Parts: sequence; C-alpha cells; structure tokens
Amino acid sequence: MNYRALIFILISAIALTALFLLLKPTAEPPKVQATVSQSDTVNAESTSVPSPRTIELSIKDGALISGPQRIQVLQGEEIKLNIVSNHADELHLHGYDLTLKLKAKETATLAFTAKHSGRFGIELHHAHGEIAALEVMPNN
Ligand SMILES: [Cu+2]
Repeated sequence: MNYRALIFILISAIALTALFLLLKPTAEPPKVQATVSQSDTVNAESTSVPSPRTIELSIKDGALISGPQRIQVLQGEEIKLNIVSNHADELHLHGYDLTLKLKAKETATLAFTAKHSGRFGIELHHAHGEIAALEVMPNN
C-alpha cells in the first residue's frame, strides 16, 4: 500500500474520531429547572378556586405595592378584596360602582359577586389613580 495513502487514512480516522467525540450527544438530558415566578396576575384557570376568592392588596402612598394589578376572575365568582393602605382613602370599583372607605393602616374588605363580565378599574379617589383592575371572564 502507498505510504501517503496510509497516512491519509490515519489522519482521516483521527479527525473522524475527534469529530464524533465533539458532536456526541451528552448522555445526561439537560436539567429542567423549575422556576417559581411570582405572577402579578391572579389566574382564572387556577385549579382549585377557594370560595370566596380572596385577594389581598396593599397600597402605599396611592400606589399598589403588593397584590395583583390584574385581578382575573370568572363571572359568577364570589370575590373578597382585602385592602390595606398607609393613608386613608376611598376605593372605587368602577362598573360595579362599589366604594370602600379605607382607614390608614386598617384592612378593609370589599365582598361582592362578579356578576358582570368585563374590565373594571379599581381607583383611589383621594390619590386619583387606578391601582388595579378587575377582569371578569364571561362564563359562557
Ligand atoms: Cu372612581
């Protein structure tokens, strides 16, 4: 056999082995890390829905500091909003036209049935702003 051909075959074999090792799929499947992300949305598709659906909102200086900005519920659900604010204010749920007096640093509760579907702003009258919205998904 030709000497050159032998060297060529040898180099080719080494190159192919290297290529194989390089491209070989890893035996271990990539680990899927479960990430727990805090959503700013309460999902209507939650598996277990406690009744009434209770949502906690915290307000500081007229702005929402904890709790969902979009409160997503299903039409017909019983809703209980627990709201605490560092300043006294008046909360207004538009559409449903429900108001709630907020005393500074005291939890106030607005309980109602989400009869009407649609998007309804939740506003603070003294701070003049929408802090959150109620989104009621139609039931049919
Ligand atoms: Cu209003």
